[in-house]
Amino acid sequence: MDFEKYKNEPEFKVALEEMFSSLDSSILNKKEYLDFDLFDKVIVPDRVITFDVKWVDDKGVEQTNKGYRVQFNNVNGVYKGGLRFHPSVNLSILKFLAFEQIFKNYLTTLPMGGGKGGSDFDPKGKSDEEVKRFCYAFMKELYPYIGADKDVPAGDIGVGGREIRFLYEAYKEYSGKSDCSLTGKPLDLGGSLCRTEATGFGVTYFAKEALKKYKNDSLKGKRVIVSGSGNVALYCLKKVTELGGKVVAMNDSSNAIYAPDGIDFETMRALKEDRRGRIKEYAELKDNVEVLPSREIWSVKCDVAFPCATQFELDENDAKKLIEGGCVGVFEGANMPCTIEAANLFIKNKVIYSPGKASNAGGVAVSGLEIEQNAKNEKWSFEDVDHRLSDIMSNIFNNIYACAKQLGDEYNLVKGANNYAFIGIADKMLKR
Ligand code: NDP
Ligand code: 2IT
Repeated sequence: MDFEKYKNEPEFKVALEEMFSSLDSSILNKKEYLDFDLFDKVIVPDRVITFDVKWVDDKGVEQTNKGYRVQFNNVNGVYKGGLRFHPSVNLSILKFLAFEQIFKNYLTTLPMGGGKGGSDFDPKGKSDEEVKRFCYAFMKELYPYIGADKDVPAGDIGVGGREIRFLYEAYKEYSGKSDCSLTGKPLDLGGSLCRTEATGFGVTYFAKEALKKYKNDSLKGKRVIVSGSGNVALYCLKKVTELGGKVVAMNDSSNAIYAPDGIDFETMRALKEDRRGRIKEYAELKDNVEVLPSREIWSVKCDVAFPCATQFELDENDAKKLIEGGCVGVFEGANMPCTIEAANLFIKNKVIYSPGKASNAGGVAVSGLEIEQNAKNEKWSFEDVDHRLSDIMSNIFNNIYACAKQLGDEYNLVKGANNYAFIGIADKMLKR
């Protein structure tokens, strides 16, 4: 298929190419899909909501940001996907993320459709009061379009517990409702235990399954790189360490750190979550830590890598370095952190490579479990949610591995995930 008309939406165009270049000819030539114009329909969002967000900064000056919500496809359930607050946010990025989310959410087996939203607002360097005023102004525009039976946003880059608290309080104030219109809520507002940990734990559970199946191996004793140092990266660090791996490098958009003795979770968590510090400050807290330029992270030798920062952070050159250094597995915690060229190189070299839509589905899966707990007015224990998360991740691995194998390409989990999820969504669209 030719996606030239999307050349002004480069991230979305890449997401379409990634999906359609991996689909089997039996899908692309299926008469029922062609008769229904399914391929044209599945790439157009149901609805895109855009709005201005006007808020007042601490100096009393009015600021304006762009706000968006892309409601892409609800054939599998309510629109579901995070909100991203980052200066780079635009419609192309949100359409790419919402498109990915349709298939990711299907893989969890929970009843959730695909959506994504956010703003070009940058929470970095803003006071809590400024973030609060922004969140209230954002929700004042968004609340008519969301709700437990319609569209349920959550967090993503720049949107964590603090922002979800403000957004949910604002939703309640403006709508007069307190339904499960957001997930990732703080516990006192009805959130689920283990949601904070879910994406990072989930990608690690996925890696554990994959290493066992392909190599009869585990994370124990492995040298590991985890890029990023936000929500996903932190809890990946925690679980990898618990499973006996040693995380030797992490980064943020300014710097990377190399810590041959291993990075200490609690020190890093306190630096990042409590103090909102920069990663280079870790070197002041621990001995034997080297500070590098951010992109140098992929030059560190490792056995396993978890890219957990942002899209296209790992390109073909980085992939070459990882392969030459002996890396055997790359598991995406972020959404599309590897370029298509990098991913293809991993697959060609039989490095186990998992696309984010499969291996980072743990976050949205536990969001689905939060919806279920709220609906039933129940609170499940941490162990219970963690156990369900682990089962969901191994189920995702087994389904997409079986699909890849059936297509005769055992090492191609991109084919496995895309073909498996595409058929699921396409058949539901046909039935509808
Ligand atoms: P956070 O905002 O908590 O953290 C983002 C991290 O990535 C920060 O350390 C940030 O550094 C770093 N980062 C951002 N841009 C760059 C860059 N260009 N180069 C290097 N580092 C960068 O976000 P999350 O951890 O929640 O999200 C990370 C990724 O995981 C995203 O792709 C997101 O879509 C995906 N994801 C998140 C889920 C969730 O539940 N939160 C679920 C599934 C996927 P800095 O502070 O310098 O900006
Ligand atoms: O990319 C993602 O899957 C998320 N940011 C989590 C979405 C959610 O609704 O929990």
